[in-house]
Amino acid sequence: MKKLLLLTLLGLVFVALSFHMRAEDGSRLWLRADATAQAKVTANKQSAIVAVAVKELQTQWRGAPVQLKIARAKDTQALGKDGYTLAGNPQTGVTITAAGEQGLLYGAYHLLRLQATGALTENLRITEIPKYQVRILDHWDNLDRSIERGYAGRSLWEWERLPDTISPRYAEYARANASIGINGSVLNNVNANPQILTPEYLAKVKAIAGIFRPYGLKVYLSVNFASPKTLGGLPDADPLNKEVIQWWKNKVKEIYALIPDFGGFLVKANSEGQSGPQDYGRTHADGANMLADALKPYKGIVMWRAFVYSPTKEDRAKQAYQEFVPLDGKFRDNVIIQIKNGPVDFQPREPFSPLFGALQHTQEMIEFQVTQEYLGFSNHLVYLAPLFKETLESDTYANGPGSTVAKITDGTLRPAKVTAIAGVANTGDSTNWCGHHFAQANWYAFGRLAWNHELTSEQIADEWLRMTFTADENFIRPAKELMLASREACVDYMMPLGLHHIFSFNAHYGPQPWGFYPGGRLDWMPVYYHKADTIGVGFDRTGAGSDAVSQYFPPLNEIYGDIARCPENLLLWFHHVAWTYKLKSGNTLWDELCYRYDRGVREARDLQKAWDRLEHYVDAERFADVQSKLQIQTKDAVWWKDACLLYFQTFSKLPIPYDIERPIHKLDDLYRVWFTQEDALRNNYKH
Ligand code: GCW
Repeated sequence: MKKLLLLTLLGLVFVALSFHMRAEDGSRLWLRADATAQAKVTANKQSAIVAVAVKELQTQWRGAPVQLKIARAKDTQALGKDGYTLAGNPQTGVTITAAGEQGLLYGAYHLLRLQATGALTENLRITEIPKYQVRILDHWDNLDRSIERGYAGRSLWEWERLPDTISPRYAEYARANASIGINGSVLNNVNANPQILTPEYLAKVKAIAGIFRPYGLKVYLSVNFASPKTLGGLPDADPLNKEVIQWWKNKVKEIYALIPDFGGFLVKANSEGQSGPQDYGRTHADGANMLADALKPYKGIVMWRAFVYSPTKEDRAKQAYQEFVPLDGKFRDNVIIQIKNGPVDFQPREPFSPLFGALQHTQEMIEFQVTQEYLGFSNHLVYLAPLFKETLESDTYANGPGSTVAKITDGTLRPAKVTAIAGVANTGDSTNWCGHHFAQANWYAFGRLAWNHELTSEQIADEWLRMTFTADENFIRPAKELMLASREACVDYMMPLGLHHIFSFNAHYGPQPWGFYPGGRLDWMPVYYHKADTIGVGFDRTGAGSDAVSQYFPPLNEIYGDIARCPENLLLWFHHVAWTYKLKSGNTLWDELCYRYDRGVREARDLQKAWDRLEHYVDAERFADVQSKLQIQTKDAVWWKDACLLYFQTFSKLPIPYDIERPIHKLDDLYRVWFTQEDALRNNYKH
């Protein structure tokens, strides 16, 4: 009998433990607080959004009663639609005041975050106003549920089952976004399938919008510019054609009849094979304005992408500027130009795009890539807040010193009707949402910076770690250091000193600096970007070269254009530098390149070591997941170093300094490495 009791007890313990383990599969993201509280919460207004705020607090808040208060506009004007104040004392009572119900929701999540991170103080007096009005995730999700540049499984949107079957993950996704202030979601890929605008798909979109609504999350769609032709059967999609204009007006009316709070359109036009107004001899402004006019009566916006380039003789990095600057001032006030952070394409490091600030009379927004297309997919741990902040804090000098990208885009220096910021999502249907547990931090960081770009990378990492893992300081300190070091590590082992786009063709995973693909587009080949020869390496973008430097405001044009003053971390972006050129360290370029790659490998190993030391503080499942990914990352770092150094050595003809680790690969073997995105994600490749 006793034995039976013991066995039962053991069994119970086992079940409890395994339940605990299962629960730590990453599916709860940073929202891991127990929902067993019974807080007293009152609100002076009832609505679906307020109900979410009330429920979140009721079930998680462990302090004194909370009052949610929508105040008169006159008292709360400065707070805008989404701002709020938190006041009171967690022991005696807290009041969250806002002008709008969304503000109450964000205030509720703020209070819960303070609780979860152990940051509650006796005297709460907080005012929060988001820096950008539109804080949006762009999903590159296709209707067949594949995701372009997605590394976390298939799309969350189960198009085939919608609108009848609603996955519980829609609400979980919306809740996660609301908790960090994200208020918009573009559901489909910018390489847009026109089908999304059929009544059949719009009914599905409506169902998703209905789930998102109580979380203050608006739905937007990417549209294919040729839709009136391909879907509507019109002879063309010319934005000045009356029939085309009418087609869009009707379509927009149809959408708003279904989704009254629909956000608007995102458009990739005349870029990488997508159709656009230029097909009809019209400009980007003609195209964007036509859509903007259709959306205007409903307060919808057009996010028109500046990611345009074609395989001409012109430097790819210059093309967006050249196309858009002549159109400055010609866009409607509900159009905002969506510009990637850098002039080429989401590289581990780029200078900021010279378009920021150059459009003086046109609204501009930044587009970041949260999904790690060029940063090791969901295999590598790379915390992106430092990358995001580097661009946001870059001074464009457009309105004199201090004209940071953040201040240009957030309305501080240029009053704007619409301010916005976008991140290309890294979510998918994998259990932990992002493929890598630490990739969740990039979703989190994007949201937090979209709310307040003045937060530091460290603060954000701190919050995220406490909520996602544990508040134990012995864990927090090293884990934070690890996160903060990871981006620079990645730059070092992939592309130090301003090198860029030397990835394997198409998959964009792993090194292929030798990449030259006969018959392919020159501007998709690594050799186009590094231009290595017997003299040196790097892209000459000075006046003697492509003159991309002239697109920057003074004094940046001079600084970037001067090999002696150009920041070394962008040196090979702007200059073709001799192998024997002396850098600030006293090393020649060649030696410095070797040392940087070597440092990258050592940094990757340090990430691994730091994580292994944390085993004690992390549940077994997530610990092992991250550990095995760090093993891949370290192996890949060595591969990057060997591939790049051995290949560039065929030009420099110089020895690899003896004080660094020797290559363990042979270049001929590396030339033969070829694999797909799927292979990379399955760790099914040899190098
Ligand atoms: O970087 C490139 C990607 C494409 C992407 C494109 C874009 C959605 O390789 O996959 O297409 O950028 O941003 O439009």
